[in-house]
Amino acid sequence: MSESADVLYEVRDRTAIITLNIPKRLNALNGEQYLQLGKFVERANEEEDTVATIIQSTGRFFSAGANFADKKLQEIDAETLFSHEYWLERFVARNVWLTNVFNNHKKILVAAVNGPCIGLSTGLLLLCDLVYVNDINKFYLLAPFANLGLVAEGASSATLFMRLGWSKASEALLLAKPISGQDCYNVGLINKHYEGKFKTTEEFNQQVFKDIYDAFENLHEDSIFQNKQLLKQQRDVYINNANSNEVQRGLGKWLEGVPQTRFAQLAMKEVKHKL
Ligand code: CO8
Repeated sequence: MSESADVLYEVRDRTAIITLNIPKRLNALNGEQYLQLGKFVERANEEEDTVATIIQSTGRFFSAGANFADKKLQEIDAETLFSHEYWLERFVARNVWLTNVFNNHKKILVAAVNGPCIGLSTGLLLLCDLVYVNDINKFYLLAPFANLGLVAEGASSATLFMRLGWSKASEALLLAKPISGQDCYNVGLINKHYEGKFKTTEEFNQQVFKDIYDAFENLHEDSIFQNKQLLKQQRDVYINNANSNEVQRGLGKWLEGVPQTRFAQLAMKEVKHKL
C-alpha cells in the first residue's frame, strides 16, 4: 500500500482502492488532500489491470467537505485572501481539474459510503457510478453552499438534479437542506445499503469490495469500459457546462469575501449547519 497518511492507495484483485483517512476531522480535506485524492484517481485511471476504483473512508463520516480550519487559509494576509491570483490557483484550477478527473475516470467508479457527505465531496460522490451505503439512517448529503456564501461545486448543479430529481436538488442547493439517506435511496441514488449491519467501517468497506469484485468478475472488461464511455457521453454536456459556470461564479464569491468569513465562523464554532 502506498500512502500519504491522509489519503491511501492500494490495488487489490483488479480494483484500485482509495481511502480517505482523516477520521478525527470527519474526513474534511484541505487543498493538498483534495489534490492527493485527485492524483490517486488519475493513477487508478492508468492502472493496467483494474476494472473498478473504490473510494472509501474511515470513521463515522464519508467526508465533511473542505477543511474550514485549514491553517494556511488563516495565515494568509488580507490582500492575498481577496486576490484573483490566490483563488484562481486554489479554487478555480483545483475544482475544474478535480471535477474533470472524477468525470473522466475510465473504470467503474464506486463510493463505499460509511456516513454523511458534505460540500465539494458531495459533488465528487455524485460523479461516482455506483453508491453503496452502510446505514441509510445515518447517511445524508449536504450541499451547504448557500449557507457559506458560495455556489455549487464539483458539477453538483448538474448532478444533483440528474440523480435526485429537480425538487430534491432545489431543496439541497437553494435551501442548503440535508437530503436524508432514505430520500437518496428512494430516488435511486443508492444502489445498495446494508441496514447498518457492519459495526466498523473497515468491515463495511471489505463487504463493498467483495460485492463489487463478485459483480464484475466474469464480465468482459472492454465492454464495461465502452459502456461507461457511452453512458458518460450522455451526461458530459451537463457536467462540463456546470463545471466551468460554477467556478466562474464561485470565484466571484471568494473575491466578494463572504465565504472567508463563514469559514472562520464555522472554525470558531460560532455557526452550525442545520441538520
Ligand atoms: N473542516 C475542518 N474540521 C472539521 C470539518 C471541516 N469541514 N468538519 C468537521 N470538522 C472537525 C470539527 O471541527 C471537530 O473537530 P474537534 O473535535 O477538534 O472540535 C471534529 O471534526 C468533529 O466535528 P463536530 O464535533 O462538529 O461533529 P458533529 O457530529 O457535531 O457535526 C458536522 C458534524 C455537521 C459535519 C459539523 O462538523 C460541520 O458542520 N462541519 C462543517 C462542514 C462544512 O461546512 N464543510 C465545508 C463544505 S463547503 C465545501 O466543501 C467547498 C468549499 C470550497 C473551499 C475551497 C477552500 C480553499
